[in-house]
Amino acid sequence: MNNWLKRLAAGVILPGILLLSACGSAQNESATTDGIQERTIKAGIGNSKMHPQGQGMVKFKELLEEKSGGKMKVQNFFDATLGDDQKMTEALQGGLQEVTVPSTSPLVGMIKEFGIYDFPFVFNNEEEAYSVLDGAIGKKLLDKLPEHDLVGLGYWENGFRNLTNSKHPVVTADDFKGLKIRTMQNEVHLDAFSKLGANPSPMAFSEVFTALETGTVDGQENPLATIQTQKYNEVQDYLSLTKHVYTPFVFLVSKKFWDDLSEEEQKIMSEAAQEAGEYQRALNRKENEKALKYLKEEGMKINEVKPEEMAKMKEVIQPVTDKFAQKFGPDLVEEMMTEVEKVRGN
Ligand code: TK8
Repeated sequence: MNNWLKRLAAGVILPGILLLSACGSAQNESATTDGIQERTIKAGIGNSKMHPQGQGMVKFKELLEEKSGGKMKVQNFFDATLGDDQKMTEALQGGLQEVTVPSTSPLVGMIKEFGIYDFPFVFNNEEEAYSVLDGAIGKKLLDKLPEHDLVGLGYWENGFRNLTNSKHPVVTADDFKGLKIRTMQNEVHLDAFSKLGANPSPMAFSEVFTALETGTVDGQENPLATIQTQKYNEVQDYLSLTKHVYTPFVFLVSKKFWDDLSEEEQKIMSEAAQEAGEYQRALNRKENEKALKYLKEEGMKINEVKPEEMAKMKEVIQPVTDKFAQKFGPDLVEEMMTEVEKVRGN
């Protein structure tokens, strides 16, 4: 190279390189001094923003953005706009979406043990469910997620499910007979409703309203807040407070995304999911009560189910529960029942 070219190179290119690397290191420094980088988290759920699950996501966004000094941003998608529970879970596995909070029930095809939560009439109240979910059993099941490219940051609450339908009140075990009922995509639910003489058909959540409206099915079952926010009362006359099963939500993160996070980022994300979960559970209980009042005012014909009738329903379903206990692990089921008994003080 001749001299003037060298001088030109030194004068133009070198400062350019210095400038670039200065920028680079300045950026890295700001990104790593607190171990938190600029990130955008795509989070999707099936329910609406008004549902306690939606409000939980709004809280999660607030908390994570606050804890990360505004660097970790959450983009929330409601109403299954990113797909239903199964589809979003697969998107997490593929690294196409970062967060979803599905019911555990549609995950049973992937991790069969989650099916123990689908046994009808196991929990009498939320506290009993929390002791199982937040204790050793809940953790054991969350620990199965990473081998499926998922990370579980704890359980939120979908809650106790109640039956709605367009035909008649369900007061006794016999009243299920002949009803076409939409169930979640879950073999325990399918078999349990079949055993009661109903005609169950598994279906993704976002298809339920139309299926009820067009009469493809006669009924569906979900917690009260969902019945309200999905406006099922507009297409269903009867609401029977069967409380036949408690469904947890599980807070899932894509493992691909998770593994890329620093320790600090993982810590604040866990905290945000946990704290938002506590908020969501409390809100859920409150909103379920309010929903009952609302649905009554809207003219749904609502009936309680007597404890002895619930006991009968449970008895009819027992062979199904026994069969699946063998499949999911009798020890695990026993551990769950022992935990429930402990909370009951027995
Ligand atoms: C929302 C679902 C829903 C569930 C169902 O994504 O499918 O009926 O109860 O709330 O998880």
